[in-house]
Amino acid sequence: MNQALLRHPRFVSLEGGEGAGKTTAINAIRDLLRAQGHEVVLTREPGGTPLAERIRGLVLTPDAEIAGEPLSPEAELLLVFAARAQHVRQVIRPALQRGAFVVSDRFTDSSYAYQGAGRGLDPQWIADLEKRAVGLQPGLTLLLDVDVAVGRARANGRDLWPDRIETEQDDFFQRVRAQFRQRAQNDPQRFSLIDASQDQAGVAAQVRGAVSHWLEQERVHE
Ligand code: T5A
Repeated sequence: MNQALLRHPRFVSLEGGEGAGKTTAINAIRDLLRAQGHEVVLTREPGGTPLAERIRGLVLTPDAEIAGEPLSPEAELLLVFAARAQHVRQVIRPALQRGAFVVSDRFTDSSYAYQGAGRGLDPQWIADLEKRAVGLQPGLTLLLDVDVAVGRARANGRDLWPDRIETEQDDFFQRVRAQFRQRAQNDPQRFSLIDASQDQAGVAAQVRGAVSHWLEQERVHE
């Protein structure tokens, strides 16, 4: 594959820690873009294709339920990139090529945050994988930023068993949050920082404002 990273103007990603409220945000973006007559493909990572969803199961199912052996950080990184390579080829590129907007719940920034900062893997390795196996970046990334304790309390408030990553300790999620914030600071042209401590209506309003501003600025609606 060509090793250049293409930043696509109709590709939007949402990022943030656990319980940041990405579901509300993604629905607000979908409604806004559809109201303007655009085709919108909503998708998520890890996952987004049948095969990638199976890989998601390997990444998120607690170790004891799969093979009874811990998944190594290196294997975790390669699995999320295997899922992403499949997702890009099968879903994201074809949708962008036919003129649709693609809105993804998480993308490669999550790998820098969780596998890079969280697990301590070399970010250069992640950058190489991003260039070789993905080749694509969102034109707009909304970072839903919220205090780790608040986000975890929200996620734990749901009546669901924690997945393999949700069982990590607070210091892991503090490193994840710090990495997301650092990436947003380093790339203000792509990132929009959303205060996700507000209630759902407040978060949705910020998201609509950020997407409208971006559409206007980039004139991607024409
Ligand atoms: N991962 C992913 C990696 O490690 N590497 C990678 O490369 C990639 C792509 C994905 C996991 O995989 C990891 C990161 C993740 O750990 P997931 O289940 O999709 O697994 O995890 P999350 O994306 O974190 O999903 P969550 O559901 O935990 O978070 P959301 O989607 O941000 O939160 P949401 O919208 O479901 O809301 C959670 C709860 O909070 C309430 C909601 O009603 C819901 O109950 N809520 C609010 N409450 C009050 N105020 C608000 N503003 C609220 N917003 C939501």
